Amino acid sequence: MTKELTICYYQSRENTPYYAIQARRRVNISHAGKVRLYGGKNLRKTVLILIILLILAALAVIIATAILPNLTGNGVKPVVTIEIGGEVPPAETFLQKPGETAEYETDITGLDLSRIGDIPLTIIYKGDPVDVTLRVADTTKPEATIREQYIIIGETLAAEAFVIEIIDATEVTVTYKRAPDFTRPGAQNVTIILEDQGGNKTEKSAQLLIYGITPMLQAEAGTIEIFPQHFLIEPSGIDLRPIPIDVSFERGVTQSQLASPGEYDVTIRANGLQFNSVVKVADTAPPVAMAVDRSLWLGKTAEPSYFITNAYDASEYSVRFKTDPDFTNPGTQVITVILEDIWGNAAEVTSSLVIMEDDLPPVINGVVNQTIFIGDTISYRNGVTAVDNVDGEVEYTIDSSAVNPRRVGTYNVTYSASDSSGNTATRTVTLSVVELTYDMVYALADEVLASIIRPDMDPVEKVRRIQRWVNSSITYAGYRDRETLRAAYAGLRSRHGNCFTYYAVSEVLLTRAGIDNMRITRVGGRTNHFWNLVNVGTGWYHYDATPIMSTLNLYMFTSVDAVAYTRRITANTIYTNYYVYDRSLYPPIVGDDELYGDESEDLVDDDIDDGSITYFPGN
Ligand SMILES: [Ca+2]
Ligand SMILES: [Ca+2]
Ligand SMILES: [Ca+2]
Repeated sequence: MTKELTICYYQSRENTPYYAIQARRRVNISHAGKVRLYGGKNLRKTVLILIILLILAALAVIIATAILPNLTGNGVKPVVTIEIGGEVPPAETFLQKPGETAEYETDITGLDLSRIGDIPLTIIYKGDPVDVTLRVADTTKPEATIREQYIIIGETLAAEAFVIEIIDATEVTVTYKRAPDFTRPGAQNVTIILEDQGGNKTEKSAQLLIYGITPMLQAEAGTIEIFPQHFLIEPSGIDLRPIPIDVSFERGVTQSQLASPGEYDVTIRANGLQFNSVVKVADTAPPVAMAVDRSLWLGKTAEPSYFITNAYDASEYSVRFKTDPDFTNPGTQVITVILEDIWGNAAEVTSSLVIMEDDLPPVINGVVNQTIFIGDTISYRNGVTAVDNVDGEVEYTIDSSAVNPRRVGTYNVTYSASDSSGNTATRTVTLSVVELTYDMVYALADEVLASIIRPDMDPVEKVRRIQRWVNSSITYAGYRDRETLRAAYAGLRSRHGNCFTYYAVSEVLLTRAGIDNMRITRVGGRTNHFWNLVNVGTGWYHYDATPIMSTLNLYMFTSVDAVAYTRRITANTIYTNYYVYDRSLYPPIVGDDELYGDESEDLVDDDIDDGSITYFPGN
């Protein structure tokens, strides 16, 4: 028997020594009647059953301990679970029955309840210390605020980026449930998983919006500017301003490139990534222009551009009539102008044209009835113009065939002017030719004399006053007439003239004042000069009313004075022979004796016509 048992022991000890020992003990117990039971094969079977029974027993103990702890033992719950971050519960929490009291033996101040784990505590219950466990657990799911995310294609994003604020007592990990497809532009739903230290999970939905970059951007020629944002392909349904992508040109397009059709490479930087794209500039827009309604006089024509304004196109363009206007047809017509750019884009601009007939003749201005003296030059055109409402200033004709300027009478003069439309205007005025008589001139002269002299005056005073009046009243100006009566009349009427006028007016006034006088004329000078000789009964003296710079008494001066003045002015100025004259034509003048004695030699010889030589005795 013993030998068998020993064998049993040794056979079993290798794998299950414990159960083998137990088996031996039991064998010993039942040694009296059932020894045979443990022989060989039967022994092993029995041990196996025992083992199973023991396992079942152990499991029962474990289950009892886990599920029914509170129902067993001493009325104390061995474990109490609280949420992390909470407070230590009252010691009674560990008791089975309500109404009983307990207290902590462990010092619970300063316990860290912010970490998951078991905290061993001791309570006093019914006077005895009992060890219990306070279990700190995280059973609350994490919470978080989720936001959308915008990226450019090629970027990636961690799941954390979608989470703004996590609320949980423990640390939370954020992961994608499934990684987004970052290579696909557009909108994607992503699921974010939040997991706390207690293993509690929360799933959140978020939107991932992936912008793309267009490989080619079309631009109309003449576009002022293209911005890098234009190259972004926005995720469907998204139109955000400002765009949540940091985008700029690394290489853009110039304005001149935008003006001329073609393809231009650009490089765009978006969120730090570089993208190549192309701007394709095309002119697809027709020219634009504003219509201008016009009116034209019949017979006038105009270019197509006359009917438009503010025309524009990015490219060169032409302008033409859709149908040529009929400029010969009075009334209103529709004008259609076609503007076409070099790319074939065309636009039509419609305006109107009114063709007006001109039925107004020119207006002839400045024609007046005239009176002239026989021999006067007739000025038909002085101050006369013809102006037409359409043609502006036009030519005019004068029919003066009826006029005989050498015969006293009144004649018709007709002016005619026509415009380009054939409207003609005529105006007829009269030209009176009259004879200038001494009476007419003397009437003017007497009027002057009445205001400057009295009949009872000394003749010398009369001469002096006449000279002073002519000298100061007549303004020096050009005058061509060499006829004394006409020059005097003109001088008295107009108060201006040249030295012939001064002479002639003086002659008429002196004559009417009863002073003997005659004309005297320069010879040998570069210019002509005329002055007077006067005789008040004391011999002939020079008299000159033409203004000169001299201290002479110009109303009566002698030949000696005349020679002295001539010498002086010849030396200092361009004048030569100022008072040189043909002595043979005039009576002796006061001073001649002193100059010439009884010489009979004529001052004027063959050389005098030269004008450059001054002839004076002893010179
Ligand atoms: Ca939690
Ligand atoms: Ca165009
Ligand atoms: Ca007209």
